[in-house]
Amino acid sequence: MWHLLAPIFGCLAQYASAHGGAVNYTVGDTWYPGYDPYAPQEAQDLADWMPQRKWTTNEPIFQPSNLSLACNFPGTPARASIPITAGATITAVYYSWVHTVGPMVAWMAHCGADCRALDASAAAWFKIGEKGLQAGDIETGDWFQKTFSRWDGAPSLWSERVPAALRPGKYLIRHEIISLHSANKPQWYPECAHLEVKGQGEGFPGEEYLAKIPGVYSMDQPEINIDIYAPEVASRTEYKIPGPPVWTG
Ligand SMILES: *[C@@H]1O[C@H](CO)[C@@H](O)[C@H](O)[C@H]1NC(C)=O
Ligand SMILES: *[C@@H]1O[C@H](CO)[C@@H](O)[C@H](O)[C@H]1NC(C)=O
Ligand SMILES: [Cu+2]
Repeated sequence: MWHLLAPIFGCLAQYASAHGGAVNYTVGDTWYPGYDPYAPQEAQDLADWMPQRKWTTNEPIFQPSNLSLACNFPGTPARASIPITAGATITAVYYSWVHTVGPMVAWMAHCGADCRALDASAAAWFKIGEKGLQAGDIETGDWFQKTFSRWDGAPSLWSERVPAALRPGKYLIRHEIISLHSANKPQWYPECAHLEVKGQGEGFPGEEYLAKIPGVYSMDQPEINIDIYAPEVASRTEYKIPGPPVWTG
């Protein structure tokens, strides 16, 4: 409901804290800080250690066709990559996550020689994991997004595995939360980081697993253009996450 009230109150600091995003990553015991949209930009833009693409607000994106859906706005490439072995788990660390309804999808895209040259909105994305409605009904049930939300200021953690069979190379990873608490006004919260995948894998997902972002979502999809409070929707106990199947390798 925050989003409906916000225009009345204007741009309050508390309003900014009603959203969030992936601000850090961990792989094993190693911690990789990402971009802080509310810290001074210049030092972060020049930081050789920065693995996350630039984002400058934690406001959602509302249009499924928005080019910034790929890697947020402005989505400027990062200078560093997070090293990870195929089969290992990467955890995205969020702050101030308070929304409770809607799916969360982790995607990857192969960069070619250098992720700094990849236009994320033209990339071939594949899902490596997704988390949706785990029990109960659409309006009040246990979405992963709900269990993940923390109201006490502690960080929220979302872990997914890089498929063990994935061939080594440079990749983007994209963590996406879709929040559906405003009727027929879906909100997207995407953040991207650069990965350097190592290992012995030789696999790569086939065409049926690939999608463009933007492109994969539209307001013609009932799972996206949804009123979770409409009685015939609210009580449903299944929600099919749109897009291709997850590639587990
Ligand atoms: C796309 O999203 C960005 C970030 O939210 C926003 O600033 C921009 O106005 C949007 N573009 C369009 C065409 O709606
Ligand atoms: C993210 O990392 C920064 C820098 O290490 C740290 O200050 C911040 O508390 C971390 N945020 C979360 C939510 O863990
Ligand atoms: Cu929000």
